[in-house]
Amino acid sequence: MQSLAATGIDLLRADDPELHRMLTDELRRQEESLVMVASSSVADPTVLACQGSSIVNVTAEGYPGRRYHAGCCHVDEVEQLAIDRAKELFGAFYANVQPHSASVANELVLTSLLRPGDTILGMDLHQGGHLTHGSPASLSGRLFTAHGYGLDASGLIDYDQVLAMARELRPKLIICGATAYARTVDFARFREIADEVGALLLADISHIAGLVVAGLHPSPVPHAHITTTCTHKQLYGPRGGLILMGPDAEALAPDGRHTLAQLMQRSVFPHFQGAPAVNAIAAKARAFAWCASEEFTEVAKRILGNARALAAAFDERGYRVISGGTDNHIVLLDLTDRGLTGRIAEQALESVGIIVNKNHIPGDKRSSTVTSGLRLGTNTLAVRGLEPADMARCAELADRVLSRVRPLDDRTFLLDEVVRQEVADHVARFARNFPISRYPVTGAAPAGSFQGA
Ligand code: DSN
Repeated sequence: MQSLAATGIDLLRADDPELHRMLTDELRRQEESLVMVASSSVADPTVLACQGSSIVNVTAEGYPGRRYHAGCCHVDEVEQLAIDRAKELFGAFYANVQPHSASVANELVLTSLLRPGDTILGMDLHQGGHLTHGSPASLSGRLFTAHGYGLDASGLIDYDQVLAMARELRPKLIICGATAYARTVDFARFREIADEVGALLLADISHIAGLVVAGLHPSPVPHAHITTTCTHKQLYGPRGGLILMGPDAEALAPDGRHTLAQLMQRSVFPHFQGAPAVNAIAAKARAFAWCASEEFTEVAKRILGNARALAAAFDERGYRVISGGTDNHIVLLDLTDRGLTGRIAEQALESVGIIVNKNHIPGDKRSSTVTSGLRLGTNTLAVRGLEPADMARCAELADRVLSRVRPLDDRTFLLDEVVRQEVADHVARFARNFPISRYPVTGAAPAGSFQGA
């Protein structure tokens, strides 16, 4: 297995130097950047090894023990291992590890539970929700009659509004979970609301799955009928999706003929997907094992501690932190009173190697390509070993740029080249102190350290 991967890299360098150079440059870019995109992550080398293994050659439509192709004996073992580890990790009764992404998982949950035109209620995209929670820009908002709930004046989910909308609209499905919300989600409360109006509850924990696993955020699995997550953000696994269910796995599905678990099995395959990405399933199994380790719990504590320290550091520098702080990995900044758009701030910071993303803030009037806010996250910094004490330096470097940017309009700006270069050099030197792997990419794993597949 090792020689195949090593040979592949050698051959790539020789046969396709252009592509090899691009991939090498990308690794260097990551090593020399402070990546604070909230959905970003760093896949462990053992995850990369699974992704690059020869299991990718196997076509395996179906499920373990029930395949439509021969040659699946090892794939079956790997998929069953991934299922068992996912169930153990989340305390779930059911797990499906085949979805290619959380977006796909959400769309297939919606299309299997609902009929076109049915009413759904999810968090509004502009208030922090996700495209697949009912945005008109996605299938979820086109196929279904979607309504969006939002935040109250203090920037917290307005549960009274959720209840009032649910009572009035009688949705078939309520979706909770967010992509730009820094506070704890009360899954039990959502379930109470869903039960009152006879709706099913879908919880999408793509952004907070690692904190859930580490016990640093309440789990939706006992409450939601169905829980979805991606595996590449806080689980540090491959790009992919996961469907989980708690006790409702055995509940009767809306079709009146199947349990929810049976419906999900059919929905993933054959209704929505064909042959699964078996290399990704192997990598998911690897990631789930690591997420069960004490080492991961320490990383999760740093995710949270770093985010709180980062929010405090920006607050001290006069930035408005939406909702006043954070309970997870996300820090949302309102740039309105600094005279900057999210787009300008994102680009100025990228020019020095600080990678964030522009984001709508509650009540934002600007388009999604401009926005008035920034979303920062600490998944990548935490797994690279940065501590809460390092967050003041991260905020200081960002502020040195943002306080010198001169906007010309909503999209263009001037930044003094001497300042830019000085901060860029500082960021690269600082970032290189924190390898993007748990041990240096070019070196061997230290004796006694965690070793994977
Ligand atoms: N949902 C998008 C985000 O939060 O950035 C991509 O995963």
